[in-house]
Amino acid sequence: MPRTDFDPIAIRKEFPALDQTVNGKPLIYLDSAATSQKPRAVLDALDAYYERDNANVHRGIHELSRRATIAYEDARGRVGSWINAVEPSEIIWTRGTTEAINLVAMAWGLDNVGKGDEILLSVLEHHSNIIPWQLLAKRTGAKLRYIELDEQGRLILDDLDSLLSRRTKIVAISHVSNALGTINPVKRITEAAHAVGAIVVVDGAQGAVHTKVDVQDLGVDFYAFSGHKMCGPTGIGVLWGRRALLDAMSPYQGGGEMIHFVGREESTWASVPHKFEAGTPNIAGAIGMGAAVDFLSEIGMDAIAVHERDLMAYAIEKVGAIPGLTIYGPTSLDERSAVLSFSLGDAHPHDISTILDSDGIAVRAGHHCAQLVMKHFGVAATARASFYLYNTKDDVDRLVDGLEQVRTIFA
Ligand code: C6P
Repeated sequence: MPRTDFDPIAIRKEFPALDQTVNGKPLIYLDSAATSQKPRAVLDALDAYYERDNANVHRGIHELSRRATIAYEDARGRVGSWINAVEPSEIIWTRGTTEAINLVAMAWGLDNVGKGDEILLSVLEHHSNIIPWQLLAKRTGAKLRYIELDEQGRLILDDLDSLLSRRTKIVAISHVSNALGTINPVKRITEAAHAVGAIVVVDGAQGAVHTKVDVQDLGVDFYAFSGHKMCGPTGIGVLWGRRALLDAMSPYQGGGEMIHFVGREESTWASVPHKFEAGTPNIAGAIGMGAAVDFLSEIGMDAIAVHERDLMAYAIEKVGAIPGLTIYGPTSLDERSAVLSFSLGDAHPHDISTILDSDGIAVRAGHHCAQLVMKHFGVAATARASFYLYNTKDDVDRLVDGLEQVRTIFA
């Protein structure tokens, strides 16, 4: 059950790492798109596993192994329900979004994509949703095509029909851009992709974090996301896939626990999801991700979305009013998530970040692993402030003060 009121100040107190000073100033953490902070509930779940239940999963008959296996599989079920998967077996634990996309590219792609086939991406993508497809294209002779961006960093979908054809095998698209915050119309793209028989792979690294995701409603075929961006641990993520597709796919990696029977020359595979989880998995990570889902559900994804929208409206107004500052990305709050990418006059984004850091403010500077986006805007890098449930309007005010200081230095 979601909590009845949304109180970011109280929520913030549940994140131990936010309660510290950096360079003599109270920490203002505005880098959650890179990785979020972790609430006490998640840290406790990790401790509980290591302190009481630590054992390998699906391998032992003893009590600790039983407990660890139950907690690990229970987390799978909770994460599955959270995104409205049809069944827990559709949840494959991975190291994160990157590994999840690579899994689809290799396990589905190598079996289903051939010379002359096409893979449709967008210029908005994170490198994790470009490079795996480039590798696949190189190995199969397939061709990559791109949906272009408009001046606000939104996908230009007017010519989507001409980009898609019976040759298109895969459409791989982000739910939300990490570099600009653009929210993509995934449902619309999916309908068009399915009409030509292509599968749709969604990079949800910045999507599931901020909005309620219902994979059945979205209608996509694969949805990938990372635990560490949604209050969970690093090194754990999810590939959700339609059961029929997962069943038909070859394994991604070989090793322990992904087999049914091993012979000298040939082996047979365990059923989904274990077919894709070779070797000892990140047990603590999965349990921590389950705890993160519980935490976010208790607060309520809708309440988080309302809070972030309010915060973004305030940030765009205040930060956008700084002379010489350019904000990149969609102007409409309906089309953007909790990411504010910007430049300030001639100040290099790395200098902006360094000056803000001296004030205890953490932002990211660079190309954000989205070099095609940077090229589109004709910049090498931007500074990026990204917000989450624990940020407040006071944080925005501190950011504005810090940026005024940057302006003074570079004036
Ligand atoms: N973006 C950022 O600062 P991993 O590293 O596998 O958890 O997630 C990769 C990834 C994929 N897609 C998108 C849209 C992402 O934002 C990220 C991670 C971080 O923006 C680190 S580069």
